[in-house]
Parts: sequence; structure tokens; C-alpha cells
Amino acid sequence: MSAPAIHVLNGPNLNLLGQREPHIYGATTLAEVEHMCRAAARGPLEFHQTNHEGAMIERIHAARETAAGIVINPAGWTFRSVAILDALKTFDGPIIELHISNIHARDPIYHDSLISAVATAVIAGLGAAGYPVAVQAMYGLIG
Ligand code: CA2
Repeated sequence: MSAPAIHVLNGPNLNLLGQREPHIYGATTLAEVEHMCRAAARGPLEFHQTNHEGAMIERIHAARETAAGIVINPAGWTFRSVAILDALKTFDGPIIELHISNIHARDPIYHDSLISAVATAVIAGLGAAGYPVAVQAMYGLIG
């Protein structure tokens, strides 16, 4: 049987990773993060970023067809988007919610994730290194 596919999905502004606020998000670019994820993958891996909520919802719908597991950094949608939450509810496999920063150590507006309710696991505060950790951990969740 072929290795299961993992989809790594990134929300708004993460295209600027490594270019702004390095004291919070580090100096690693999103292209480097993608490389780290591919190095950790044992099978097919899709990696996407979008600044558009509808496009993210369509990515999640596409994952329903082809992904065994989703790693998602919903970025600013984490705290506000019932639509992203509803889309993730339609996915049957494991979901890892990932944040580069430790959202719980930040301003209160970053504390209450809507997404955690449907996440199998949450990773926060490991910096960009959290991404390959999430990819590796996903294989354990997929079984
Ligand atoms: O720590 C994370 O990964 C976050 O998901 C990042 C979001 C923030 O709203 C979450 O609370 C935590 C913000 C992403 C903004 O992306 C930037 C990337 C580089 C420079 C500036 C912003």
C-alpha cells in the first residue's frame, strides 16, 4: 500500500514568515518550512498557504478526498473562523493544529482557539521546528 498523504495548510500572513517580527516567529521562511516538512515526510506531502478564507476551506475540502491527516496553522483564523472550524469538522482523519509561537503566553486575544475543539493534537511554541515534529507525529496518529 502507498504511504498516506499529509496536507500541511497555512493561513493568512504566513507567507511573510522570516521577513517580519522574527522575535515572535523566527527567521525561517515559509519556503524553508516547506523543505523541513518534506524532509520529515515518508510519503506524499502537500504544502499550501493562502490569505483567503474561502481558498482555505476549499483546501480542507480537497483534503477530504486525498489526505490521511491535516497539519494546519490557521494563523489569525484560529480565533475567529467558525467557517474553518466547520470545514475541519467534515474531515475524518487526524488534525494537528500548529502554532509557531506559544499562543498561551501572548496577549489574551491569542488565547482562545476555536480550532482546538476539533484538533486531535495541538503544537505551539516550538518555532518553525514544530512543523517537522507535527509531520512525524502525524504518522503515529494515522497508524
Ligand atoms: O504562532 C503562530 O503560528 C500563529 O498561528 C501565527 C498567527 C497568529 O495570529 C497566531 O496567533 C499564532 C499570525 C501569523 C502572522 O504571520 C506573520 C508571519 C511573519 C511575520 C508577521 C506575521
